[in-house]
Amino acid sequence: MTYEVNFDGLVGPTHNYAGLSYGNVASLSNATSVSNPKEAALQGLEKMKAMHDIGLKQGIFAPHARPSLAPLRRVGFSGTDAQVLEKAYKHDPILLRACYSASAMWTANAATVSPSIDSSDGKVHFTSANLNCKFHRSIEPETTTNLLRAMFANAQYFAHHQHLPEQPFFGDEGAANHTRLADSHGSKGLQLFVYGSSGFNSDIKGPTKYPARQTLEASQAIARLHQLDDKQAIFIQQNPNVIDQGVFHNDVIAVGNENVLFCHDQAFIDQTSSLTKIRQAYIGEKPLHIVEVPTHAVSVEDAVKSYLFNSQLITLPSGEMMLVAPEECAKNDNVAAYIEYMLGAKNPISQVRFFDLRQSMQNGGGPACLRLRVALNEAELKAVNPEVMMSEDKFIQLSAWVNKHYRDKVTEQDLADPSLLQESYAALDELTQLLNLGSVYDFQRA
Ligand code: SUG
Repeated sequence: MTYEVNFDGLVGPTHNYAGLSYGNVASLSNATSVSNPKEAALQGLEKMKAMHDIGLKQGIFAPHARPSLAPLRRVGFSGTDAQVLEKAYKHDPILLRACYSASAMWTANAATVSPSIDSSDGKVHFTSANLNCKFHRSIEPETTTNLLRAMFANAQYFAHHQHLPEQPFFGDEGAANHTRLADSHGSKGLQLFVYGSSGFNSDIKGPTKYPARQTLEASQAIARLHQLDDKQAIFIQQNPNVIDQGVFHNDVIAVGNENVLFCHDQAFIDQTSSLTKIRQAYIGEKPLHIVEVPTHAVSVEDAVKSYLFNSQLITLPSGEMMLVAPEECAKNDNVAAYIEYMLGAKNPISQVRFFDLRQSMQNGGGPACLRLRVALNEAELKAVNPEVMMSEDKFIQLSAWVNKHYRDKVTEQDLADPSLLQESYAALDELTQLLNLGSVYDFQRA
């Protein structure tokens, strides 16, 4: 038996709205709104618990230590921690906001993962994403690698790769631009890599307004590192026009699960030929279902607003598929009508469940952004650090931990307050015990 285990990012104590992600409509439009880290973390925990209660295997991905003082010190802010914060607040508040970001919560961007069935050495492969398009995200990969190693430590089963070179040629945003299509989680699959532009080939035309975050070269490098057979990797370009409308990752316009690809009809460049290539490359024996949502039913604007395609598409223990959607989908008339139609139509998706993830959504992170999928067989699952797996007890412990340590309000001014740093580090120090993570954080450099 092979399980798809979702490792959800636990929202960190400094969750705030800083307007850091040009090209991500929600991030920009909520810049400087007041955040509620406690609510954000509890909303995320509710989703994890609900998935666990449905009978799925659910994991927890710890947050990063923020504020990160190392980048501030590196660019000349000196003195005690409090002085560094005070000076940065005064002289470079945008940089300070970046160093406070809890963006590691969106673990779909943490790494790309290939299951052992697809890799020639029979191991599960992880490559942390370099996230080099945005400064606040580019400071994530080292801690992400430390965390992945603490969660998947057994070298007999798990192979970890360093993030790709930081050069823009290798822009890599992890599993947000990668999905796997297969008859089942346990069968050999086709890994679909979706890129926004090329680092080296100027004939490949990317978007003109907003940045393309994933390059073809990064996706190709990952397929090589993960030892995928040529027949098991396909590289498709995202439609640059939708990137320019706010689709900053492919998982904002498409999601796959087993033998289903759920996508908008403008998701890919030259959509008809892109879908034909995917159909031809599919290596399963079951039919591949492509559920393609027409623009006249759901516009790109509605897709971006509602995050319909940032739903998780999961296989329930019964074998049916469920769309795990943000509440915003139920509130958007066009999207709600389409979902109703789709559930009754001929395709494997038969259920929907909506979640309130507003705190994360306001920064452009829906249900699928919050989780990293790792397909594991029984032996591999046994080798995972058991403390990072969701259970009744873990849910109670983590909810109590959030209620003890988190604020219910963080404003821009709070970022100059050294007690937010102390609270955040104390919380994470305690979390390393709860999740048995060892010394993943170097608080001096954090
Ligand atoms: O990288 N938002 C994240 C959202 C990531 C969503 N992930 C996926 N689609 N898989 C980003 O743009 C906003 C932070 C701020 O503005 O405070 C931010 O980083």
